[in-house]
Amino acid sequence: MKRILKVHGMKCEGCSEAIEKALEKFDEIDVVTANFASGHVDIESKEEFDLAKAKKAIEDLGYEVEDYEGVE
Ligand SMILES: [Cu+2]
Repeated sequence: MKRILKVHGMKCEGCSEAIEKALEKFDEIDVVTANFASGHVDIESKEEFDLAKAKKAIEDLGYEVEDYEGVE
């Protein structure tokens, strides 16, 4: 499954890397690509993952998840 989250508050490469690292800690999540310029965080995984848990991990870092887009 692939989900694209729209995230507010990323300002630099360090922010996007922090989000990538936090989400890739979850076993069920395979690849995370965060783009601070667009505010998009792409999450890819073979298994279903708990979107609420991913959202909370991002919020715990101090960013705001505005929306979910693009479900595949
Ligand atoms: Cu930053």
